[in-house]
Amino acid sequence: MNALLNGTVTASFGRHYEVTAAPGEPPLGCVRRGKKQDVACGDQVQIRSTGKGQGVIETVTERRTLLYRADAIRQKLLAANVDQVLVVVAPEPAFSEELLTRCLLAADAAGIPAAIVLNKWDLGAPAIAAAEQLAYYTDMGYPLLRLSARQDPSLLQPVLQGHVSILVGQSGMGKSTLVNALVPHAQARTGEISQALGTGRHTTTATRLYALDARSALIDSPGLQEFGLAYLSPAAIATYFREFSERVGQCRFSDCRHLQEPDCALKNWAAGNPQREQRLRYLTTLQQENERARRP
Ligand SMILES: Nc1nc2c(ncn2[C@@H]2O[C@H](COP(=O)(O)OP(=O)(O)OP(=O)(O)O)[C@@H](O)[C@H]2O)c(=O)[nH]1
Ligand SMILES: [Mg+2]
Ligand SMILES: [Zn+2]
Repeated sequence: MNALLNGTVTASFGRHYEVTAAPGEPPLGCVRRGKKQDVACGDQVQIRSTGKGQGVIETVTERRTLLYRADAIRQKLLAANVDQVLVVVAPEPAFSEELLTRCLLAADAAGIPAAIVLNKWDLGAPAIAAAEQLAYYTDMGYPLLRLSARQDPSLLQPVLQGHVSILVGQSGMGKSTLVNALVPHAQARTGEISQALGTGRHTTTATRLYALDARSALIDSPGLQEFGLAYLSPAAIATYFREFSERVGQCRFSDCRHLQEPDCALKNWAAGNPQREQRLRYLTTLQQENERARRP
């Protein structure tokens, strides 16, 4: 048997992975022993070589953090050992505030600090409107960075220093464009229509880790359409809505579901404020979704 090699998972797509043993070395194409789906980009793994440029992932080292989503049926790992989540939004195409909410909840639940990156700042008025909408989130303590990946992404450079960061968000927000602007030689495919190749729009299909320096890396991920949080109990969900968490215990009924109950502290606080009411709808939607997911 070949000896075990240590490496980092630098790309994951479906059941296929790339594992890099040392920075700068060409990655090995790997599969997981036994077809288990428990490997994520960013994982430290031990692999056994199975031929030129190929290997099998034998063991996964215990992770510091894990960012993942899950519906009633299965879970999908986004990235391991990440210590910063950057949720990328843009004014065009319009971003979903519900998806943003879910990404921030997943980061909070994983114990990973999160920030919001408002990209395409060069678009002017719609970008300013998006920033106004996002003030609600900065009020709760989420940092907001406004920038244009096309014109000048340098605002992000100091934020990335010394961290393993992941860019998450909907398709078309500019995650890969940011990677290309920040990582020399990255060449991540972006949504630019490629006439020369005749292939139409490119969208990211793999989660890929790019080393920035010895202590910093940036992970690009495919655009999200949904973000299930089935692993959170209904009570836990409420605690991760930062503006509601301290008010949950103040409802008249200790098992208040914040729907039609009288003297609901959350509903009373949200009343008349469209953004608060919207966030409360996300909260109750998630609670109902997870109750359904937990039913046998
Ligand atoms: N105006 C403007 N357009 C941008 C900016 N950044 C990215 N875009 C454009 O937005 C489109 C989508 O960019 P991508 O980087 O492919 O988006 P993505 O988030 O990686 O999308 P997925 O890989 O599908 O998740 C492309 O046409 C980019 O050129 C920006 O700062 N300003
Ligand atoms: Mg992309
Ligand atoms: Zn209530």
